[in-house]
Amino acid sequence: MSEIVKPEKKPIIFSGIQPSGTLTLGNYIGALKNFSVLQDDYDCIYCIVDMHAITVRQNPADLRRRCMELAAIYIASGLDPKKSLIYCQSHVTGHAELAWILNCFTYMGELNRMTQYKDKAAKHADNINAGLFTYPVLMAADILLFQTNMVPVGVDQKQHLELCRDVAQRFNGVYGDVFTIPEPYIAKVGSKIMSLQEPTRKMSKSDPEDTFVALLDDPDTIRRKIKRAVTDSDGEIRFDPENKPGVSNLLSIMSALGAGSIDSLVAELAGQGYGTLKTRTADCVIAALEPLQTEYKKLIADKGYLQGILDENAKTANYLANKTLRKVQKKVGFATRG
Ligand code: AQP
Repeated sequence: MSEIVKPEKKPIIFSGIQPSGTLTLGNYIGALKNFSVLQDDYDCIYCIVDMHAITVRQNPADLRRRCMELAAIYIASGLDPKKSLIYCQSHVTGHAELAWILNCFTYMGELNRMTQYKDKAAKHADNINAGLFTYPVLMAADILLFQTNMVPVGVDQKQHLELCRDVAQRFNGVYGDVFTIPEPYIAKVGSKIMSLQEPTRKMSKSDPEDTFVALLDDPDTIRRKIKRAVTDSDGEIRFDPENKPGVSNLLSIMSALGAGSIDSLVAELAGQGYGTLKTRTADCVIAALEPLQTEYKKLIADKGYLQGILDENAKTANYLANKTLRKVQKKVGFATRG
């Protein structure tokens, strides 16, 4: 008699992007670009983290519109909604419910050390709310809810992921193996794309327009922004992030977009001016974004299709999330459900 072979369970990937502004080239290179590559070998869950976005004050109509746009961007970047679960965080109540429980397993001292909190508190001094402080706990809940094995993120999220692992290990230490301990997946090149105007700072979607390339910028705008990118005055094309952050950033962008290794780019461009470096970088960016932009335009015209995907996937995500949540609620001693 032939043995029944069960299909092997694939490891789980979870990641999310905030609909907190126009997505940047940094979001693309550090996160989005890697998402579709992973979807054949992993069970992938890609969330539109609108609950995280309200840690900074948002215009409600803009936030709602951006959630839909992000769904279109996810799919336009190559995610297949039949293979990857794409949904809005606020449609799955388990995120908030688990976050509350994990809040009770996270120390103030740990949250006080988070550099993103310090940066964002400085940026939004008029609204340093508790949500901004406990953001990493919600992020831990997002990840742990799905028994995630790996989290593809930019290097700026590494500290949050380490906290997530610590909290999960602490919880498991008390109640047994409830949570899978997730590993970060951080690309070697491009895990921190820097601002075009202040290349010692991360490129961020909530910064002024001229500091980033937006995923949906047209070719002329991309050329103009990159042409104006801050470099330095010594005129040498060399990779040296500490002393030449602007030039190194452009080299990283090109390399991450598949133009070759940093060393080969430096060799190729040796002796040329920054004008050539910027033209080459703009060419790479325009070529990399063109297919995504074309696909995006088609998708965003069909809101019914996008809404259908979000609704359908939220049902699956709720089902999966509740499996972990019920286990956790039982472990901590919440009242039995009839
Ligand atoms: N500059 C970057 N370089 C590489 N990766 C980046 N990421 C963000 N900026 C860069 C990665 O993109 C994913 C989604 O980020 P997010 O939307 O959750 O929030 P964020 O990290 O706070 O990104 P922003 O653009 O800076 O948003 P705002 O301005 O709203 O705070 C993450 O995997 C992140 O690592």
